[in-house]
Amino acid sequence: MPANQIGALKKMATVTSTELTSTILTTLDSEGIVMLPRLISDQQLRDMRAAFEARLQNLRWSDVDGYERTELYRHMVQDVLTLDQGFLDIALYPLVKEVLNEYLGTHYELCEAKGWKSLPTMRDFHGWHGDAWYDQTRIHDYIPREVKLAFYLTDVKSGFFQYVKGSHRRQAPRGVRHQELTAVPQSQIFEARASAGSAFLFDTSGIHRQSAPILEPRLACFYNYHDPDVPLQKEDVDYYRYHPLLLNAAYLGGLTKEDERILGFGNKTNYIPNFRRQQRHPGFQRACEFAFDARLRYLDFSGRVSGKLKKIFSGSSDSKPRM
Ligand SMILES: O=C(O)CCC(=O)C(=O)O
Ligand SMILES: [Fe+2]
Repeated sequence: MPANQIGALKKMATVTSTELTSTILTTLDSEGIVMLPRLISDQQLRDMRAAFEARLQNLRWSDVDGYERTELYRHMVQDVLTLDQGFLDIALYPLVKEVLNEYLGTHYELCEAKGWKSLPTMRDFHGWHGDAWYDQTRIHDYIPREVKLAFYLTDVKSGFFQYVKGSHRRQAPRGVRHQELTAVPQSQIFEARASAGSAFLFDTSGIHRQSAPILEPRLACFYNYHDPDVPLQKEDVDYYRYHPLLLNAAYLGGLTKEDERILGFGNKTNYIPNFRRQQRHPGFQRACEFAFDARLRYLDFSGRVSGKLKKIFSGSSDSKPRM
């Protein structure tokens, strides 16, 4: 974490909550990114990490939940709000809400809450970008605001998040080529090298990436807050990316009306009934289903045969003379 932000966080320990909110807001406004003070206890962090790692044990398959895989270097964990109370608590942390209320206005919702394990690689597989999310064919004259809350579940020394300070709200979000940034001095690049449990907020229109190389697996989650009434870009509608949040009833005690609004209770704006995602590997999936069906048939058949054999053997033991 940059030294100036560590200093600011230390000072925060002694200021009131209003001062803290306004310091964070000022930095978010001017730099587009800001570290937050610690939001959760060590025990909560352990619980969150254990729940997250449980999802990383295997690919989602049949009745076994797990991670999703659509690319080489990341194992995606969807809908983290269902995993542990801590994931919901940070989404609705009072300081986070206060900052977002000022930065986004009071019509925003949490529109996505997911995380992933980034796998070690030397490749810069993601690249510099601003997050494209809204329909740029319909919105040209302003940049709708979107903020992400990032949360590290592991210590991050490599493959950390990088952000070009002050690059937010300048251009409609898009991919950015390396050559476009050659004039940017190193001092203008924020690097989130930070320990497990660290959190930061960033305006997603600013230029950012996960840095390369990634030398050890990184577990992190990213929460996406924006106005749900802003029309979404076509590819995200087709993918049903910003589906209404999936929640776990066990964690929803004590919500305020504002919390319910942020979680999108009762809002069907981006809900798509009977959604079916386009298959990316239909032939491969059919082959897997065929092989699995064959396995179930084999298990069913061998189960029936062994049941019959057991009956025969237990029948023959009945005929043994009783002692
Ligand atoms: O994985 C990272 O550090 C970058 C994530 C990112 O670009 C995003 O969440 O918008
Ligand atoms: Fe991004």
